[in-house]
Amino acid sequence: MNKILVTGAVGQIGSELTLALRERYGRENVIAAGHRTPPSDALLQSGPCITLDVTQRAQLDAAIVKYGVDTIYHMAAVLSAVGEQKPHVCWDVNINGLYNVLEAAREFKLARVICPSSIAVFGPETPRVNTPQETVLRPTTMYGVTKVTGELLCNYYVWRFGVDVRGLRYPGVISSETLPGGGTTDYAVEIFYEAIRHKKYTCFLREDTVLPMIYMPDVTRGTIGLAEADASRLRHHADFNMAGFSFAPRDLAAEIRKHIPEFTISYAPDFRQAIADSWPMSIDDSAAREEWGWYPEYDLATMTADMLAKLQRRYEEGKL
Ligand code: AKB
Repeated sequence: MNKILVTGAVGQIGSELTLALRERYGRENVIAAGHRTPPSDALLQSGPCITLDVTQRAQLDAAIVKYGVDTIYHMAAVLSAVGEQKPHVCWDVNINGLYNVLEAAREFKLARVICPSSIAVFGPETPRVNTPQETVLRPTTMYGVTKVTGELLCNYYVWRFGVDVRGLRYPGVISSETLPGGGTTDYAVEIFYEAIRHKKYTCFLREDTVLPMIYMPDVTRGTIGLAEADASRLRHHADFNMAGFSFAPRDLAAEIRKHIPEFTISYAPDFRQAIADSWPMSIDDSAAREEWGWYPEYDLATMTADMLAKLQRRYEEGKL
């Protein structure tokens, strides 16, 4: 594994994952592929960056040939909230884009594909507390439908064609470098920016909406950990449950107030409330723990302290 293409490299997870991969495998060996949004200075200055639309197979093939790619981290996706506003685009990017990646992996005999899934694969009929690895997958969002379909497609490519595809069901991801783009869990990032800038935040979910979340350093460590895991130990492939910690907006607000006592929060739930209500509150990730040694390092308190310290520093430098 030494030439890695990251699709969706300009997005919330892709941007930090790309930097972590460059750190680990060498700057020139990790090609950051974005679509519309220009790459950050950090991405541009640390290695190759290209423009790539994953729905266009020819563009994908050209990048694989040009850079001698043998591994793809396929992070390009339309998330849950935008997916409800633009279901056709969500299907096109999440399914046709993934199909292109898998077909390219099969034809070019790539060593590995990492493709994220999400807690959005679950739905209102799924047990919401400590949601098991094997359970009902009947989501009510287009994003969830594409993620279930994507998991099935990835696992099919493993069994039918021997392509080494691996993936995690990410909870809501909290990160300090790149804002999330159009998810239901985005409030848990926005709240930090508003707490630092204005000491107040209006949340688009109800105060008691408990959701599973995870902090970005755990996401990058866990994703690379799965990619490097011994294949002979894996019984699952593209659908590992992954957990960090769970909280409701009011719990996060209380944690922020320990650092910024004047911080206030109000609530104005919108269409994203129905999406959140269809998702689990906590996740059983014992399969990931048993098969490749996954464990999270951050909890609500340590994540909050780290987020506030990082964003406060950027604010004081005039970069927030
Ligand atoms: C979203 O909110 O859509 C994503 C996810 C949980 O996959 N963050």
